[in-house]
Formats: sequence, structure tokens, C-alpha cells
Amino acid sequence: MFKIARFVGKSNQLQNVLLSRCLATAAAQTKPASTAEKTTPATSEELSFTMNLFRGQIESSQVFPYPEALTADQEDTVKMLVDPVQKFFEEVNDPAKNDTLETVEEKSLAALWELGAFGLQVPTDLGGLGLTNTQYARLVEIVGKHDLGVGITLGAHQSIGFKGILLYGTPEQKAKYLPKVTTDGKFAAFCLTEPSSGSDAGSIRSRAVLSPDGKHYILNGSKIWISNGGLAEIMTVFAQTSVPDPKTGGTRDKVTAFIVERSFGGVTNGPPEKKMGIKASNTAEVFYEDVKIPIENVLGGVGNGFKVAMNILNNGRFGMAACLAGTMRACTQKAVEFATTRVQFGKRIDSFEGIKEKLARMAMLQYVTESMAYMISANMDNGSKHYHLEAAISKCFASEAAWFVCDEAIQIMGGMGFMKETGLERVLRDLRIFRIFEGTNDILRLFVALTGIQYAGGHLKELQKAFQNPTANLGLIFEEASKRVVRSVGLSSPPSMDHLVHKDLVEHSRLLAKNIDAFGQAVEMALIKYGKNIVNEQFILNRLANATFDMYSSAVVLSRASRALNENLPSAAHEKLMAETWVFEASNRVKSNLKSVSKGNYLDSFTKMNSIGKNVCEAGGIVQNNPLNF
Ligand code: MYA
Repeated sequence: MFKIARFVGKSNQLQNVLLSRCLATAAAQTKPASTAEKTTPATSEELSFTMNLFRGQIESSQVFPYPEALTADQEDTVKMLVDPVQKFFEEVNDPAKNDTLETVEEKSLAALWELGAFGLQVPTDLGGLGLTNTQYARLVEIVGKHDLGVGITLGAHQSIGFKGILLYGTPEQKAKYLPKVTTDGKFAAFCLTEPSSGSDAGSIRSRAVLSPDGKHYILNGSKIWISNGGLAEIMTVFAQTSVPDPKTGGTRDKVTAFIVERSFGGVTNGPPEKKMGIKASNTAEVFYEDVKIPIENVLGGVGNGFKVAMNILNNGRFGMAACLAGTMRACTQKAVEFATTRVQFGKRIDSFEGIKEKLARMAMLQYVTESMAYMISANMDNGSKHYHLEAAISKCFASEAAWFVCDEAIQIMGGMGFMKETGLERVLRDLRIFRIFEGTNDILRLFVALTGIQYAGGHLKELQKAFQNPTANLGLIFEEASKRVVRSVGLSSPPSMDHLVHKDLVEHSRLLAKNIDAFGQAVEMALIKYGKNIVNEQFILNRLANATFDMYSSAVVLSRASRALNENLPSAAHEKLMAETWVFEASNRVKSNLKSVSKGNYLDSFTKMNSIGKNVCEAGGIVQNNPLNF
């Protein structure tokens, strides 16, 4: 997995030579200069904040200032929708009943179709509400506040089920299918995962073979754990197809995406799966037996299916953060209602510091998640193509934050929190899957780290190339060499973010700037040390990924709190407190993660954990007997 290795620098030796030459050249030619204002734009078109962290650079355009996303008209439209959606959840839908029945009640589904909730982003001329990502986020937040089972039914349908048609469909495909999934009551599903292919999405075995007359593909295979799999009439299905291989002159397998109608025949499904949570949503196995798919139903081009699948997932991930920001709002509200009325030891329990700390952490995690969700949706609305790493971070962050927040809400409520009638046990069960589906958080951490490292490796390669023709590349070599000399004599200062944040947050922005500088150096050292083998160093990669989560989240909240202060919002002082506290703690976590990827005793403990894991596997479980030895 992760063939990214091929992009990373060629050999350790080569890079060492390169760097020492850099130093020698610079020492001979320049005196130390400050890098304080260094915010060099990315050398490629890459505008992602997170991607540039891997080069130790601040690419601020997508983060500062906090993006304004809605025009006045768009704001009015979404405001008109907020009330009916809220009312639906308060008056029509019963999440506890849906959970017990293990299905969304018919009256709720009917009301959701009536509201247009199944086609939120479908263009209005095709029957949808034509919402932007930000408008969608605002409504999805309400869904997350009330019923995650309904959320998955809606999300599996439009966030991934027919998203491919929106993103890659031809005008004919859009005209034919989008009205069906928006106004005609036909459910959609995204069919990727197979029994032998979960995280390794490229290894699917379902196969579509072109018919001899070239008019159809014949699809055979099966998919598991498909959300809406038992309901869907329209499916985005991924299968291997044989494509010409220009390298060999023969053919090779590549994934292609297809729009499959149940009505084509040969499509069946298993019974609804019995699950821990999101029971109200339908999850089923789907089987394809000699399904005849017209060639017009190829989506996004033959052989492009892997990219189609990845980009559908990339495009929908911010929705999870928006949804879970709503869930965290609801959990926090429940905990606060309890804490501010419950008396123990003669005092309301919200007066105890232990409870205050819990509530503070819950509030900060909600703030970070919400800020990320709306920042990413705004960037997407503003036409950004550089949000994939941020979307992956938001998915991981939101799913872990929501789990923590719900768990702490239960803890604050004590025995009451554990009772079914409180409603939090259902939310906790529902939340568990969010760390697993749409790309496990473990895989997405590796995706973030390796994609960033590939980008940093690209920079080292540019330098290698520059050395092949130094006279033509003096500028690049000189800049890089100066940076290294300055660093080596301890005179460097991190790139400045002072001008990006409100003056009251400058001090905290400097903590982040220092982190970014140190992170860039740590990535470079890791590349030099491990070369292309970095892809196998998952202890290191996970810690680098965690550091990016902390740096991106810090930048996001500094940006949002700066906006609150600049606009003098009623919550500005509170937002400032949250941003300062978050950045301070996040900065310490970054330092600790960076220490652990370079210091011998940490690395030694990774080696030991490697052995412990191996021993446990070899023993088939826990290795030692209990202390009684029987
Ligand atoms: S659906 C099932 C979800 N499944 C997954 O997410 C699978 C996870 N696996 C992967 O993502 C990939 O297999 C990984 C790559 C990442 C492991 N964007 O050699 P490679 C490019 C763009 O590294 P592999 C579900 O759960 C890469 O650059 N491009 O690939 C439903 C390279 O390109 P090139 C990407 O080692 C749940 C090429 O692909 C990406 O095989 C229901 C090959 O790369 C990417 N991300 O593995 C949820 N990754 O060749 C309901 C790779 O050009 C929704 N590439 O260099 C709920 C919503 C919320 C509620 C809403 C309420 C309304």
C-alpha cells in the first residue's frame, strides 16, 4: 500500500551530499540572514496550508483571514431552511424510535423527501436546492444535533451515493439521474468496499467486462457494508476493467466507476446488517450478477475509477465535521443542563474545577471542529482544489472529538448518562463508526503524512536538480543554503504570522510559527534519515500526522478568533480564551511529537513496541500468564 515512496528522494547518501554542499556554498558566499519574514509561496500551485507545513512554510491564503462564505442571498436561503429542518427534528422525527426499530420511520423519510433534504446540493434546474457546501454544512449540523442514523441515510445518499454524478457526470447523466435521486424518491448508494478490500480500496475484485458489441459492460462481484445498500435504486459502483497498457502494448486492470440502476437486473442485496450504532440507517451486502450496464453509464472515464472514488470521498469529508460539530453542541448542552442543576456535596457540580475542565475541553473541541468544517466548506465554495488533506484532518479530528465529548457528557451525568432515556448511549454507539468509515482515521493519518512528505520530497528533488545546473539555479540554491547556515548557527527565527492574526493573539501565533519551523526541519531530517523507506515508518508517520492536526487546528482557531475580535462579536472574549488555550496545549503536543520522531529513547520505545506487538501476535493474544500462573 501507499506507493508514494517513488516520489520521495532517491537515496540518503545523495541528500546528505546535497545538504553539506549547500552549507559549504553558503558559508563561503553569505553571512547569516534572518528568515523572519519567510512566507515563500509554494513552488507549485499547491495552496494547502497543511501541505506546506511539510516544507516548514506558511501558506496562509486558505486559512487567514477566516473565509467569508455566504452572499446575502445565500444566507437568506439557508436561513429559510434552518427552521423547517429544525422543526422536522423536533416534531416529526423520533431518533430513539428509529434506533429501536432499526430503520428511519416512514413518516420521517417522507417528510425529508418533501423538504428536499435528499437533494441539498443538486442544481435547482434538476429539482434540487442547489446549496453551496457552506449552506449544506449549516443544515447538516442540525442533522448531527438530532439523529446520526438519519444523518447517515442522508449522507450515504448525497455525500457519496450520487456525488460522483454531480462531480463527474456528463450533462446527459446529470439530467437522467439527478432528478431521480432528488425528487423521485430513489435512494442512492456508494459501492466500493468488498470482503477482501477495505482500506486497500484499489484491490477490489468486482469486474466489469465489455460486451463483444462494445455497447455494455457486464458486471459481476459483490460489495459489503454498503450504507443504503438495501434501499438504493441508483448506485455508484467501482469495478476492475481491462484497459490498454501503452507500456506493454497489452492490457492491464484499472478501476472504473459506473452508474448502476437496480432495474438493470442482476442486482440483489442481503438483509440489513445488525450493528452497534447508526442502527436506523440501512447497511447491506449488495450482489451483482451479470449486470448489463450501458457504456453511457461509465462515470468519469474508463480506468479513472480510483481517482473518482477518492475525490468523492475527499469532497464529502467536511460534511462529517459539520455534522459532528452539531452532535457535540447537543452533547455539551445536555451535560451543561445537568451540571448546572445537579447538587452534590452541597454545591452545584458545575462549580467544581474537575467539571469545568471537562466542559472547557468539550467546548474547545466543538469550536475547533466547527471552525474547520466551515473553513473547508468556504474554501471549497471559493473554488479551492487544495483541501484534501484538510478534509481528511477534519474527518479524523471531528470523529475523535465527538467521541470524547459524548463520553465526557456521559461522565458528567454519571449514572444518569448511562441510562437509555438520556439519549447519550445511543449517540455514543452511533459515533463509534465515524472513526472507521469513509477512510479509517488510521489510513487517513498515513494519507496526510505521506502526501505531505511526498511534497517535501519534491522540494529536495528540485534542489538535487538545481545542483546539476548550479549556474542556472543560483537563486534557489542560495536561498536554501542561507536558510541552512542560519539554522546551523542558531540564528534563525521562525516565519512570522504576526500580521495574520489579531494583535491580542500574536503571542500565541508565535508558538504556532515556531512549531511550523521545527516541523519542516523534522520532516526533512526524517526524509534524509529514512529516504524512501519512510513509507514503512508508521510510528514516525503517525506522529507527524498528529503534529499537522495540532498545527492546522491551531491556525484555524487563531483565524476564527481573530475574526471574532476584529468584528467585536459578543463571543469574542470567550473565543479568544478558547483559541489561546487550544494553541498553547497543541503547541506542546507538537513539540512532544517532534521530539518523539527524532530522539533516541523515543525511537527505542517504538522498536520495543514493534516487538511487543509481534510477540502478542505470535502468542495468539496476551503472552504472560496471570500472576497466579494458572
Ligand atoms: S465508503 C468506503 C470508504 N473507503 C475508503 O475510504 C478507502 C480508504 N482507502 C483509501 O483512501 C486509499 O486506498 C489509500 C491509497 C489512501 C489507502 N485523493 O498508490 P496510492 C492517488 C486524491 O497511494 P493506495 C464508506 O465508508 C495518489 O495520489 N488522490 O494508493 C461509506 C495516486 O495518484 P497518482 C488520491 O496505496 C460510509 C493514486 O491515487 C487519494 O492504493 C458512509 C494511487 O495512490 C486521495 N484521497 O491507497 C458515510 N489517495 O497515481 C456516510 C490516493 O496520480 C457519509 N490518491 O500518483 C456521512 C456524511 C456525514 C453526514 C452528512 C449528513 C447529511
